[in-house]
Amino acid sequence: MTRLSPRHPRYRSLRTRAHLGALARTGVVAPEGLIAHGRGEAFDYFLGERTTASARRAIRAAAVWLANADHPVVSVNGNVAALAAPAVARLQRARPGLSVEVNLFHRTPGRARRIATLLRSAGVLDVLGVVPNSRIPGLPSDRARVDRRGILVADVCLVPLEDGDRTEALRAMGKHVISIDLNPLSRTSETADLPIVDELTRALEGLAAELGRSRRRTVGEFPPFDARGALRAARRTMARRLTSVGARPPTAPRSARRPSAGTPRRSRRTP
Ligand code: PTJ
Repeated sequence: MTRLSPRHPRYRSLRTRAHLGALARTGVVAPEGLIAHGRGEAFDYFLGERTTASARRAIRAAAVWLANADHPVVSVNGNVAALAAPAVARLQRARPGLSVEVNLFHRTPGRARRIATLLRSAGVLDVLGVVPNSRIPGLPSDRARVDRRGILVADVCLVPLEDGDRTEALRAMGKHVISIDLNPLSRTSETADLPIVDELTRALEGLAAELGRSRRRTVGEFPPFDARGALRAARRTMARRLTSVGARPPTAPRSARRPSAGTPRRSRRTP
């Protein structure tokens, strides 16, 4: 396995990629999941690799919906388990009664079992969806296969790294759908009732922290959320960074880049 230096400026990203690569080799992550991760990384780069003020507002609103839900469920696929199994466990501890259900686009019984084992070893209790026993109507993919005690009867579904078809199908069943997706242009973000445009682990940590704060619960009350406004704000942040000269992170400490005495000064136009 490639040795990674912690001094590499993109060490965290390289480590995450290596981790996902390793879990792809064990079958937890689908090969397509690696492509999905690359797409997410690109959007996170545009976002500035931080939770924006608008995403923070979405996380706060989502915490209220989850707290007030009668039966909240978080849907977990291979990428989510690989990147965030401990964060899913923390979320479940912060919101007792939250069901955790394995739901896969590229489903095999072996993958579902491996993902459930990973979740349990991180501390998740009562993992649903390993042997699905019901279907979401009108959805042709394996993502339609759900658990009767979980997604089928949920009133609030948290769907990280989801696809647009299922988001639409869940909404058609009358569920309140909260998405986590770094792409504000994806059909999932466009379709969800409450899109969180943020990186998965940051968003889950933020949700657990919000839910951990004491709040009054009013079961069944879901205050309205301006989904269009949240997506507009995310797109604006990305557009601003893409057009701003100062957005590029420095590649070396300033002192290392300053020409020393006697070194001819380079033209500012030199790339
Ligand atoms: O494990 P399976 O079989 O269920 O398959 C899972 C994948 C991810 C392969 C499947 O759901 C898929 O193909 O997803 P998509 O349609 O590529 O969508 C994934 C979305 O998640 C994209 O819009 C990415 O930008 C986004 N994304 C990727 N990584 C992250 C992310 N969003 C938040 N945090 C991330 N870490």
